[in-house]
Amino acid sequence: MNRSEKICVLGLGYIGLPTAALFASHGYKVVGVDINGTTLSRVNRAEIHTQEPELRDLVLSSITSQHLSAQTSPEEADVFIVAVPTPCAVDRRADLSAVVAAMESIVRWLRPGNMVILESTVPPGTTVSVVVPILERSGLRAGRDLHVVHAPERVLPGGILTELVQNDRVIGGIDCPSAERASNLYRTLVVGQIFLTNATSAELIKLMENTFRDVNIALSNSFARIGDILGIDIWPAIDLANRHPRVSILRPGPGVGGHCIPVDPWFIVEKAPQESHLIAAARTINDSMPAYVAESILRLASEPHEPRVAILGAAYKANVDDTRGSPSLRLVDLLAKKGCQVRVHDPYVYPGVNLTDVVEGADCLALMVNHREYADLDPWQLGAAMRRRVAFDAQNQLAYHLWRAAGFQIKKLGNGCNNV
Ligand code: SAJ
Repeated sequence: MNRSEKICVLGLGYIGLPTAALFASHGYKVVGVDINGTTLSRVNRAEIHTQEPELRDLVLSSITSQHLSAQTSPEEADVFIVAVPTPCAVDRRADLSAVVAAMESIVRWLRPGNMVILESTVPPGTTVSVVVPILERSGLRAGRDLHVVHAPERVLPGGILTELVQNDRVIGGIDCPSAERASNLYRTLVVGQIFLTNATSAELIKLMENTFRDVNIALSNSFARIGDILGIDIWPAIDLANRHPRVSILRPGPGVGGHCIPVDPWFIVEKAPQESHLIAAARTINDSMPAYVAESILRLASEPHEPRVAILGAAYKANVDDTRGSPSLRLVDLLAKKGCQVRVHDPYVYPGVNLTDVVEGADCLALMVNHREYADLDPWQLGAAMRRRVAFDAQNQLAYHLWRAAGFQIKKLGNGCNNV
């Protein structure tokens, strides 16, 4: 790939910005585009709010070296990379409006020989039947005049820069030359292996990855609820089952959050509903977990009638500050609707909020996220601040013998009534 080529990245979110900065740091001239003015000025001033300090440094050095700049609209480039959000609409179908708008915005800038890469997660068939017709409004023909590719991202929030470089990539072209050209481009920054396929397969492969995780989490959540019914502690049971060489059960929890796993399986259901019963059932199970936890808490803390509940953890998973689709925030709503007074603590989402202040006067403490800061909670100190010593653990993180010794009535997800 010729590093004098210019890359225009549309969408400077959690994938677009690190991708833009990485290409810039590898010597490409990169123009980042975003519709959000605040995002643009932050990027241009390298004021990146992230828990990944290397990303801040990378953006800063790319801006300083003038390899990266950010602006509201696209301009002529050799390669266009679209990394905009694709949420689920209320009918659970993919909302492609941001992808459509981004593709429409580049039509007037397209020139023969350009390459357009879609990184956003989309239902199978989108590149061929939605993206290509928009691009061809330029008068250019995809395949003949333009290379068009779907190159899904696979990075785990919390380790984005490392995973962008280290992970294997799947690249799907509308034809072989498209896939090969994109592969040459990503090869300049990806250390992992790159596998080529067609665009529609790449779209399905991305969805299969997140669906696999969702279905497996749903299975572990079902086991937790079965443990609750049978009075069996499911956590050591899972550990023992995982001693089988071909078994690897995931962790039960209070639900599946984030902006990918709770959404992406529906993009498969949308395209093949009659064959997606398992996938839809897994979604329903995982979505029902916050309500299941709310019921467990209300049973445990039934006195007083409308208890004060202190919730530990607001992020969608451990050690990140991202609350998108957070099961904890769903729990907050559910408990508030039942008349509970709810306070929330999270060292990442609400830094500076004191844990003892949050549990002060509480009738129940509920641990929802296994942030590393919650590894060594002191039940004596917390109990002294609470009105009643009751705790619910949705993550199997609390040391029960200590909490019981401190006078707590404690229950965890997936342990029947044994601990009540
Ligand atoms: N969770 C459990 N039990 C587990 C693992 C996770 O309840 O054993 C919960 C988490 O607490 C969280 C949710 O699932 O609420 C999702 O967390 P995650 O760490 O599994 O995944 P994400 O959403 O942060 O990132 C996923 C990743 N996909 C896969 O691992 C297959 C990532 O590689 C993708 O790039 C990302 O989605 C994406 O953008 O699609």
